[in-house]
Amino acid sequence: MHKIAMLLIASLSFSLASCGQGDFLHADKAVVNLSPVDDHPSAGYMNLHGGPVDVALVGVTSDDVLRMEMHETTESGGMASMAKLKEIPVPAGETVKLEPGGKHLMIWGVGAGSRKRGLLKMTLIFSNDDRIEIDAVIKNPGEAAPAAE
Ligand SMILES: [Cu+2]
Repeated sequence: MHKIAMLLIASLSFSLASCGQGDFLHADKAVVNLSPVDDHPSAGYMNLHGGPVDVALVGVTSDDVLRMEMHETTESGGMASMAKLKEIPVPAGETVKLEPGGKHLMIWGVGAGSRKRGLLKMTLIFSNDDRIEIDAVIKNPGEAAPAAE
């Protein structure tokens, strides 16, 4: 008798152990604003949501681009300039935005196949070895706000 009661209590507490939403590392709202000029890089933006531990985005790759870099736009004395980033920290439980005028992806040579699909598949590589595959929505110059480089 006692043993059965114990088992019931054990299974109840187990089901309560995992709760809480949104506390896993993920990305959303990913977009690529195509450059109006073919030779110029396009800009990528997204929101990164931190998981249970601090990590950093250390790389982004895609099979269908020539080159992709992480950048940050800074402004001093009314002049905007960009610097290449080695990593973008994503603290636990926090949201880091890649957005115009701030951190962003710079993307050269978005392939015709992705342009046709309207989606660019990319892989986010994090410092803890997590890899997240996402589809960024490709926006043509006409439908997007002017790309801030
Ligand atoms: Cu840039």
